[in-house]
Amino acid sequence: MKKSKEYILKVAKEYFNVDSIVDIRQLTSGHINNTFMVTFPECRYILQQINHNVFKSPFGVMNNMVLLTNHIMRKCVYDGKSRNRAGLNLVSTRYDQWVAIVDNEYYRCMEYIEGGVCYEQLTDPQLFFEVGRAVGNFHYMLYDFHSRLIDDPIVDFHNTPKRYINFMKLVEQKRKEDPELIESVKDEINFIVERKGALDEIVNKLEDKTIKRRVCHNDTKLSNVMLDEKTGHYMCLIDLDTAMKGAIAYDFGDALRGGASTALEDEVDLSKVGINLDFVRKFSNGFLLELKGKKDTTGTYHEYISKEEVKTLYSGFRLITIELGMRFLEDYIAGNIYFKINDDRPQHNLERAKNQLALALCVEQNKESIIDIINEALIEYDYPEEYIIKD
Ligand code: GN1
Ligand code: MG
Repeated sequence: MKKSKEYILKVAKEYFNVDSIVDIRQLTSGHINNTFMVTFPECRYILQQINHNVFKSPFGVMNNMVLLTNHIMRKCVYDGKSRNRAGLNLVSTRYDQWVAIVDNEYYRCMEYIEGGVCYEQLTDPQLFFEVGRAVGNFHYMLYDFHSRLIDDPIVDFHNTPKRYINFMKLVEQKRKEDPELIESVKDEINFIVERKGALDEIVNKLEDKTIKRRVCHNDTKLSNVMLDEKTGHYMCLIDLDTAMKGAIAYDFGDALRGGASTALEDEVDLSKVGINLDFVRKFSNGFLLELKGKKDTTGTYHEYISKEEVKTLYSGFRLITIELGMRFLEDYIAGNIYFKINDDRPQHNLERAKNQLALALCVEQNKESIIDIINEALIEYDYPEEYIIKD
């Protein structure tokens, strides 16, 4: 929703002396929150409206963000690294609150990190290696974060089988109300139904504790990874709204879904949708480099990713892509109530859904190559023999 300048200024008053502002504008990125840039002669800030239809507890989201950011920054200091660019610096209101409420809407503010850049699409594979490092490093940093400290901001966010059940309920309801609509997307629905049996692979492993329920970012798309504009080195992951307990494979997969696709998420020409295997290699290398186990001074080996987690990485890529395709399709059928769409693209969510399902098919067709690439990275970084994926 486009906000007027006067309205944004009203929000900005909660934080700033607005007389010194030289520019204030709405940015277009993100499907969920509204984002604004506030410019002063010396620095810039990001103001964000938290979508409370999606995030029912904006205070909970902010509490998570503060805890996670503090943990990451403290660990940077411990490791003798600069914490300046390891995360977003939150800004509190004039009354020292993390959340400002204006006209029943919730806002937060952060410093704009000068010199940092987030891409929508990349051409340089070396930068995607850095993206892999950023995601791997996030998990390295949070490995010792006690996951019970944060509440899940959206329950069952990446519970793919539960999402499937809700999706099918909606399909059956709409089949009665608007059969033509359902008929028009039957190929996409069938594609998802055919994969029903495999959608629970990761949640089952979390449930039976084969893999760890660890704090994940849960939205590791390319535009949420900040790189240094000049050097290309990774800085941090941004947008911690959905950070909560989950499976590391979904973070691995979500990053590849967005960054290793040969097309943007909403490209309508599906012949352009494919997987850039060189990018998969670069990302896997960066990711597994950061998560490589370390020996301490007593010679004890500490792992940051388990062999069972490594075995789910390919499935994470496949499942998260199907899941998002299903979510976009669900929102299209429901009447675009969740994801923002462009004003001139009434079918935007359907276009996104088709794109993601086409990508999921490419992931399946490239299964062997993707697993080979992961194995090569494991060998390159001296992971123990039992990490190698055999099937
Ligand atoms: C949404 O907030 P944003 O636009 O980065 C969505 C993600 C999707 C993503 C797809 C809370 O992320 O789950 O993967 O769009 N976030 C939420 O681009 O649903
Ligand atoms: Mg987000």
